Amino acid sequence: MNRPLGITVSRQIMDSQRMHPQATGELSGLLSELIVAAKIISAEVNMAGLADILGLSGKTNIQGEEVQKLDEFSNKTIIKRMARSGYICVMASEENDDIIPVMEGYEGKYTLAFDPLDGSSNIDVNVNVGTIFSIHRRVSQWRQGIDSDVLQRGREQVAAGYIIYGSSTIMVYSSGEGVHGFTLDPSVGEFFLSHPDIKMPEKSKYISVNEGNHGYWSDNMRRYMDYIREDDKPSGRPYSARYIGSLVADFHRNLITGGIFLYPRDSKDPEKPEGKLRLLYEASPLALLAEQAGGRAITDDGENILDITPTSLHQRVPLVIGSKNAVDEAEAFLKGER
Ligand code: P6P
Repeated sequence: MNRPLGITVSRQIMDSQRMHPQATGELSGLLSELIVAAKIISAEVNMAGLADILGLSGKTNIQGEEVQKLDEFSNKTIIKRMARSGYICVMASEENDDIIPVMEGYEGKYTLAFDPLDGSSNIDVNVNVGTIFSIHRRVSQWRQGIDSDVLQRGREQVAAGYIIYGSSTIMVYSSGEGVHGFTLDPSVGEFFLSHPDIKMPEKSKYISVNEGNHGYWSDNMRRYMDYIREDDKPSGRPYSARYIGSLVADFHRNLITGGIFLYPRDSKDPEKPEGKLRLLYEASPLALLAEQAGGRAITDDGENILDITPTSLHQRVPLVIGSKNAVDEAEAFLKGER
């Protein structure tokens, strides 16, 4: 069968590198190693229904969440591969309490923060899950990286993206020159360009939020929800509700079709006053993608996610992210201006 001569993700990364004569190729190498880890995880996720890897590992992580076996496998796969890649000086993972060192003598100039398998509570019911990653340049001078190398604003990210494992495995990333999507052809083990220069539609009809939290939201958030439910066809209301409960899946849909995702502050859990999602390896990388694709990402106070300086590895942040017009509209309600 004649396969289309598609552009592989490796080719796209090299082309992007060629546009920067001063580039050393280390970022390209880092992304290439990450892609190998993604292929290994994809194969395991797709086999999960057959292997005995479904179910829980019997452990809990720093978030107090039960660690699924695939979580653990994904986390170990990325750490093992990246620790000896020679491109990074330190890592931070959703599954690890503290920063993760790299192999002595293999310290590189970048840092990697990641959620190895976000949405993992959906694994056993075959709902899409995903790996989210965020890459910065180190700020400390040499040898093993330290916390401050990872605790940097999203604005300073060198690259960010995710791999979504579902009906097909798709890698979406940006290194500051737009957002591009690549679909894995498992028969040849290559990611091929399938979504060039993704732009998030400005108009959106989907709202993605866990309405089970309605009783714990602020008055402003409740007024916003009342507004989007009103019957007003010219303004596209009522919006259609789409909530998968897997951040990567909800974000990916909105990136392609347009939409808004919200996980605002709520009073449900005194331990999590800032909402549930984490800044470093969830909100920050997706915010870079949203902005690169013409969308927006803010907190429910209207602060730009990319301008927040992290103070701790697992710090949580309220997240309102998606199509520009929809985020502008939500922001006005959340700030009490409407
Ligand atoms: P809730 C999955 O556990 C996750 O971290 C995100 O992927 C998802 O957006 C969110 O939690 C869902 O949270 O409270 O609606 O179940």
